[in-house]
Amino acid sequence: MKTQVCIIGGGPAGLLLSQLLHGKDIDNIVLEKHTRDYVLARIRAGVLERGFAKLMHEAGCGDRLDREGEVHEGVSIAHDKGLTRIDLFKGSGGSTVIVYGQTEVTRDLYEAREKMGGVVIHEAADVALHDLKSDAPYVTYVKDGKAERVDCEFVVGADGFHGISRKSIPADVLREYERVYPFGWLGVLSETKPVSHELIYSGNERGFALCSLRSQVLSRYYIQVPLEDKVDDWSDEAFWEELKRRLPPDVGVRMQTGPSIEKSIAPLRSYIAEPMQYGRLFLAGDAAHIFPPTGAKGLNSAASDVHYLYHGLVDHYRKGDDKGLESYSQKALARVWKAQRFSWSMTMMLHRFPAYTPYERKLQKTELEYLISSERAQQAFAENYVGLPY
Ligand code: RFL
Ligand code: PHB
Repeated sequence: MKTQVCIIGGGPAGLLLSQLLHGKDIDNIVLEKHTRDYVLARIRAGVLERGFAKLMHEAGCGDRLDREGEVHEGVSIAHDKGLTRIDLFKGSGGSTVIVYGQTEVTRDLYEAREKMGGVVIHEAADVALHDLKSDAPYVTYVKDGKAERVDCEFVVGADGFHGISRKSIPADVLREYERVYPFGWLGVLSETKPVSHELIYSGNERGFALCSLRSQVLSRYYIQVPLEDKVDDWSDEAFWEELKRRLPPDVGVRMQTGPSIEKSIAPLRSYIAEPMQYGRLFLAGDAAHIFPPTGAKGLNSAASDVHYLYHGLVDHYRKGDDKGLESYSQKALARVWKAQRFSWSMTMMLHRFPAYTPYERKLQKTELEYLISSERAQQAFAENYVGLPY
């Protein structure tokens, strides 16, 4: 097979880029390791920045997001004195976020790809990248036991943190920056009315908690748990009990509980790989960076990568102008580092760190105290939470 751009990974980053490029008549193929059902079964992000929604529209996939996505103008921070609402709209000078699940984003993108006749090859095994430093790179994979080859002009690595693309960059070229946190998030999805119509992030003595939602009949809650904990250690009852204890009492008593329809533990990590380009290979999304979910920046940063890469590729094919591609890594990383800073600071402020000294704990509490008492601090929070411009 021959194509212009071979995209590795059919997650949101790969599918969105594929859809955008196809809209500009740039031929591309997506190679995805898993089945479509497997990809759609992953429960992940819930909060989208405006920039993400704009890209979905540009890709012709924004209608359902407009209809079903909930616009949020604020979030609350719970602390030992109660709740403080941060006005995102006012603080950011008129922006908001949209609550719409990653599962729905991916579903919309798959449907759009199908409608346009886009090529997404599922269950592509043993994907390997070749001749990335040449003008004629190619990708090999195995499908139904048969060896296949895609000749292309560019390769995009959108295959997530555990993918093969980043690993195709020689170790002496790749620089990695990482922080692993000593806890994870236990997440529960339940068909109950959300305890609050806006998100509540809680920095509690017992540990972090988050009340989020997918709709007014579907709640998504998280609590910080030790890394050693297993999902089976947490019955639904134990989860609800602990969640309520980490919220102000008047919020806890309002909590509607019910059976979990999904329950999983995700470890927390901050990670960036530099550069995001190696020859004809460009990395995008989780393949290049991981955010702790505290600031809701993972999927949103995948979208800003896609934006820069999309424009770089369009300029290359339309105008023969390579400036966008040449500056891709530097531009994408500049925004990614700012989002890293924000999600790191929010993670550090709201979680309990077992090894903290009393001094560090005091400082951490002071960080939270400053945020809830300063309008200017809340403005800075709002500007970052809704997403920096790109
Ligand atoms: P994905 O979604 O991991 O997709 C990569 C795809 O590549 C495939 N793949 C391969 N394909 C071919 N060959 C190989 N060798 C391959 N190896 C892997 C995989 O099967 C997969 O389909 O990466 P992408 O597209 O970059 O998207 C990134 C987002 O998924 C991620 O950043 C977010 O989910 C992070 N995240 C959040 N981000 C937000 O912006 N807002 C949020 O509210 C938010 N909440 C979250 C989150 C992540 C969470 N978890 C579970 C880590 C909440 C949680 C709990
Ligand atoms: C979610 O709804 O899954 C969610 C929301 C906000 C976050 C992380 C996850 O910061």
